Amino acid sequence: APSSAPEEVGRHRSLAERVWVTYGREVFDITDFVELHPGGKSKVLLAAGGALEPFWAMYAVHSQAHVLEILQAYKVGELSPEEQSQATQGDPYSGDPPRHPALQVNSLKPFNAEPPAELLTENYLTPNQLFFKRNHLPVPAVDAASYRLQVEGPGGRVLALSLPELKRRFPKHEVTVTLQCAGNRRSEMSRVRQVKGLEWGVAAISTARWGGVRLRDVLAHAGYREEEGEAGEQHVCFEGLDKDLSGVAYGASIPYRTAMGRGADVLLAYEMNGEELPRDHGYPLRVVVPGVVGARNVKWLGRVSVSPEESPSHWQQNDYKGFSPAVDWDTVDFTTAPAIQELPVQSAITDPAPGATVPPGELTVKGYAWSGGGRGVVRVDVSLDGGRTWRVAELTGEEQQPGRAWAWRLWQLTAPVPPGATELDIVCKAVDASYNVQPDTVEPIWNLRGVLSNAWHRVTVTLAED
Ligand SMILES: Nc1nc2c(c(=O)[nH]1)N[C@H]1C(S)=C(S)[C@@H](COP(=O)(O)O)O[C@H]1N2
Ligand SMILES: [Mo]
Repeated sequence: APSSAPEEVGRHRSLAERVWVTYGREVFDITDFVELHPGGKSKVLLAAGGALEPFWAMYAVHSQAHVLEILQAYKVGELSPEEQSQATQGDPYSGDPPRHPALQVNSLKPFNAEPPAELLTENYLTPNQLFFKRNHLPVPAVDAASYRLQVEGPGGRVLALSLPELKRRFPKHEVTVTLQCAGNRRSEMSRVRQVKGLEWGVAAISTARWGGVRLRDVLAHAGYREEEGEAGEQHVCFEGLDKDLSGVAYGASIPYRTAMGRGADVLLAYEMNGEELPRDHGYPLRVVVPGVVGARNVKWLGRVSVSPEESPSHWQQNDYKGFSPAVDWDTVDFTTAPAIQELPVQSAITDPAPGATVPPGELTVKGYAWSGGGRGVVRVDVSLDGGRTWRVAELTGEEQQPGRAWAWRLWQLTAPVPPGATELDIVCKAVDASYNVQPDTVEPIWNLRGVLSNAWHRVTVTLAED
């Protein structure tokens, strides 16, 4: 069979350019199947140019022998073994891993991308290939065999732990956790007044089942005790193995009590949804801090230490902080605001898409809702008339322990469309276990960096004529 590079497959993303997909190492030209797809043409086109696996993980109907048989009829070749092209030498990003073309790319170098919003709520757990990706630097190439996690104990003694040692020495712990970037929904802030940062839509948030060891167990092994946090503010600092050209690594820290409190679920994760941690998500080891902003979930973890000071990293000190709408780039003083840790309550509509045309009669609205700090979501209200009248959405997904609700709830509402309407202004808002609510508009929470964007989410759709 002829062999194709992933980039070549990626160029076949439309009926005009023909539609190619891969499954395992095999390449298929499914152009002629697109109209025949039982789930509809738009759904199958989402996979165009890339792997079928994450979609088949979402839509379980595909795990039947006859589906593979149908696919075989369209085989046109096989994926060529990965090789570095000459043209990319000298580019610090040339070693980045391949990514699924269904992702909406906000920045290529460094790689930042979110899945199409309507896919987010198709599955409680986000398939790894579609999980949002937020990198500040090139993805480091880490050799798992020689990898050692450095853990600085009390008095400065440094332990070097290999992966097999970590897995052998500490019990495996699994937690379902939603990660959200501080910049999720930033583009809505920019519509009020331009902010500085990547223009994320509503999908810089995803959920996975993470497997690894408890940070608490590793710190205890290094000689730390829970009570040590009580003597004064302490912080657990993390350093990534991704470095900028001057050799400065990505870094962040969390309060000591977040890491060491009884029942703390902070993980050093080596597994994501039952698979080895993918390179984009921190292979071979990353921090997962449930309930805390994405930025502290340090990937490609190289070093852990405990300090009376927060991480000196740029991203801890001079970024990922919230400010008043009154503060601009001339007046901002980053020392005056605390680093974001737990995030506020959040929800968004993922389906229908903004500007969609929907049939009259009945409408189903879908979305996600989540809050930081383990505060569960207790309710989601949805309005079809811009917030004048409300209905309570049905929550789906795992119910979680109070105070340890680390993962989102998905929600949906099916309601009659108001008769005579030509347009619907759909709005959603969530309430968390502390009865925190989302602000109704963006203006009062606008901030120069466009973080913490959690106003009521609004989507306007047009009604198709009868
Ligand atoms: N080492 C390292 N860790 C990192 C980052 C990074 O650039 N380097 N980005 C952070 C940010 S801002 C976010 S939102 C999350 C994103 O995690 P994900 O790419 O697995 O979704 O990783 C965090 N951890
Ligand atoms: Mo982030």
